[in-house]
Amino acid sequence: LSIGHRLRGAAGRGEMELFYQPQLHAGSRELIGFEALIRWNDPERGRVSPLSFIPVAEALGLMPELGRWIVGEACRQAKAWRDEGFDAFAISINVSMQELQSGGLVAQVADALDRNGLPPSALCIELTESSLMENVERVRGTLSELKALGTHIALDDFGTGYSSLAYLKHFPIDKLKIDQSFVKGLPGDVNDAAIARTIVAMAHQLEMLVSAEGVENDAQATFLTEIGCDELQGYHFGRPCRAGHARAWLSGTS
Ligand code: G
Ligand code: G
Ligand code: MN
Ligand code: NA
Repeated sequence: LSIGHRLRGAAGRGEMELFYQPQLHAGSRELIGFEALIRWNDPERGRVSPLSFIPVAEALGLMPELGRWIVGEACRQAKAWRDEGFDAFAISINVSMQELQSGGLVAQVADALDRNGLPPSALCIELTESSLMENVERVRGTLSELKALGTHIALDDFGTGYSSLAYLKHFPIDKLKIDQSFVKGLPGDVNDAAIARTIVAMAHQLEMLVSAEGVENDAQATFLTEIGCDELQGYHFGRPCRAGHARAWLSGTS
């Protein structure tokens, strides 16, 4: 069967799984949340990366259904952890350009929060910088509705697009995530260092938080903390892992 055929209904058959990567407060190094990253356990091919199946799901129109599963599963997990007494964390979920444009996202999010009795602030929606550029009015409308609902909004892969300061302030964004490509060369690469400093300064001017992704060593973490980056995420702290393993992070036993 083609990937498209196998993808249809895969979530319903229990083949989809959310992995969780820890997000830390830079100053205290305390856990503040997780980014949910989807994995497909395809019976034929084994674990498949979202990079290869999300575009297929989009092309086949399967994304509304898969998106609903992602939001629902992230909220179900957040609720389960909160019921165990852990409530000082947020879960970030990635949404693609198509999901932002589709019109169904806000209702999906509102419904999942409601069904699980979760405060909207327990959820952060991550969108890429490039998806802000497409169909600007529509995206702005969707983000305003999410903001009104009370979820946080983060701009992922920041620095790889070309949004200007003037442009960004028109969107209700809470957090910029410095793209990993600028973290790689830190602290030695003078260009990466200048870019990281500039993003931190710009975000703070706009009263947004800054997170850095792809932090792989202590020198990067230290530099980013020194220049005022608010949050850190990367293999240095933890790889995306199964929910069971993520729970050990919450209880401080990891
Ligand atoms: O974990 P990584 O290989 O995990 O993810 C690869 C890419 O897939 C990243 O760009 C990430 O944002 C995207 N991605 C991961 N999970 C999801 C998801 O649940 N929904 C969407 N739309 N993209 C995702
Ligand atoms: O596009 P987005 O930022 O959502 O995707 C994050 C991607 O980066 C995922 O594929 C995730 O598995 C990966 N990732 C997370 N931390 C690190 C890291 O420290 N190093 C590298 N190389 N990749 C990372
Ligand atoms: Mn992301
Ligand atoms: Na990113």
